[in-house]
Amino acid sequence: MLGLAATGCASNELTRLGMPEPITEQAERVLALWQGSWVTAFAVGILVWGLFIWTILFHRKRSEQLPPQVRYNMPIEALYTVLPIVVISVLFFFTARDQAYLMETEEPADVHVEVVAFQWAWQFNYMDDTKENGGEVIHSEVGIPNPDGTADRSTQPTLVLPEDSVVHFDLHSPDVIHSFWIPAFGFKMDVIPGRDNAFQVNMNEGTADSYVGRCAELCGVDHTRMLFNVEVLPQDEYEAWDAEQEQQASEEADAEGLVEETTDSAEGSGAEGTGAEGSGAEATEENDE
Ligand SMILES: [Cu+2]
Repeated sequence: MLGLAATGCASNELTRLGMPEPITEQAERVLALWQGSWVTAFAVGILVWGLFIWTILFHRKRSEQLPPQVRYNMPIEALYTVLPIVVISVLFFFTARDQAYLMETEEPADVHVEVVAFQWAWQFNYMDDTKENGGEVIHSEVGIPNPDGTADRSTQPTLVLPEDSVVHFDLHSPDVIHSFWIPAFGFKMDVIPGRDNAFQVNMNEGTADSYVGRCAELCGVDHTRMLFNVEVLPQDEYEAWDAEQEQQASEEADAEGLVEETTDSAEGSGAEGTGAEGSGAEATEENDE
């Protein structure tokens, strides 16, 4: 109690029992499961400690006479077989129910984000603009593996999400298993090469703020660098941000297109150069063989 008082916890921080404040409906469910499990654990603990204390205080050795010896007491044996089964079954029921709810991806989502986890950073592809763009990703946030390994938030990639909306995540990894974890979601999911993992969340209203994200699977020597920021914006601000990103990305694409065209025409005029390049490539292939 002194420890708890010393940390200066607010009352709802205390009842969350170490869980961060939930910002999605799913996180609220996880928190409820967490609290329910603790209530059960405390109830069982209090019962067991109570029996111990009661026995120690009221059934101490009183005389040299041996107390009645109890063996094969069926009601007691049945009780302590059945009771744990009941406790486990109740915990199992709520866990299975909540897992099914957390894995649901049926509801149409407002925002689709493809998360690519790689050694050792994150890429967030905003997939909603791809519909009008023949499947090409227009804007994405690509993290740069932080060279000195410091936890400098300004060098980390930022995932931007709107509050009060349904967000769908598709998780992909090109190398090893990572785990996509936003503590405020009360949830994490492995990102596995060759496997399409997905989940979605219902972002709560009034959650606009900055949060943190992590890789929660030891994925290699620089696993600790896989940090990211999460910026939750009010819906109108998100839309403005999204439009701005889209415009910026298409401007960049246009600029790149111009550059490509110029190089194409330059290469085209130097036909000999291209031929030489071709034979060079062939030579290298032969060497490799
Ligand atoms: Cu990782």
